[in-house]
Amino acid sequence: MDQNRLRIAIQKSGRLSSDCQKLLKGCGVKLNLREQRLIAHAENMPIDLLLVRDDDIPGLVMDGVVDFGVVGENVLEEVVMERRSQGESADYSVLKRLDFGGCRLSLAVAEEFDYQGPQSLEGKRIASSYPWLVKRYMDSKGIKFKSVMLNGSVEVAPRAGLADAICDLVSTGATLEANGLREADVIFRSKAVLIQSAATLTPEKQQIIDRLMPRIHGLQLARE
Ligand code: PRT
Ligand code: ZN
Repeated sequence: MDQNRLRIAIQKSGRLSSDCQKLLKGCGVKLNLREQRLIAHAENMPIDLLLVRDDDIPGLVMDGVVDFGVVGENVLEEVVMERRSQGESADYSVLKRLDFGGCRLSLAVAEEFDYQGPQSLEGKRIASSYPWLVKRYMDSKGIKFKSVMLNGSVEVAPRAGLADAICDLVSTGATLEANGLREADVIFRSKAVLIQSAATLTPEKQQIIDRLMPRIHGLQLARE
């Protein structure tokens, strides 16, 4: 890989990918996105895109493998807590909070569950893909619970008897409703963010990002 090309990690396919690609396109970056490629080269600027799972983006930035990344704050915060718990570095800076990928991480319970506040979950099993964010919230309330880690199908856990409650991302609420669940408390509000590695950029790379940032600010303003 050319050391003078700016490296940006974005989600390969998922809820953030089309907005990310639109953002880059809006900045004048001409992409050559062939299917199934890990790396896509911009045609008109010294920029390489790494197309990966969103979960890998914070680590790639924190390990300095890429210079920048676009990821949901939910994933970012979870990875920060996980890495710190393992004594790994978790340094980065947020260059811009973006206007897409908005969602909330919420506790949800079955319709018939008598929820009087998070204290109703004392000693209960909570299924989530975000164990660290759940733990931080429950610790802040002084409530003990049992963590059930699930990377998918979290919303079926109560019905399947795997958990008493869940903590999952919500945007419209349709998924919760379809599964007989009710949003009980919002524990984290998230949007996509553009983050930068803590490593110092070469002057060449700094020049590229200095050219891109005003365009990103302009695009976001135009949509507000
Ligand atoms: O394959 P990869 O690991 O890259 O993707 P992924 O499946 O882990 O993530 P993806 O593409 O689903 O989401 C990427 C990011 O989009 C998340 O980390 C959030 O920051 C953001 N985002 C915004 C959402 C949602 N809205 C969202 N609604 N991510 C997930 N959901 C899911 C939620 O988990 C639930 O299953 O959508 C369902 C709820 O939606 P509603 O509208 O029914 O409430
Ligand atoms: Zn993911």
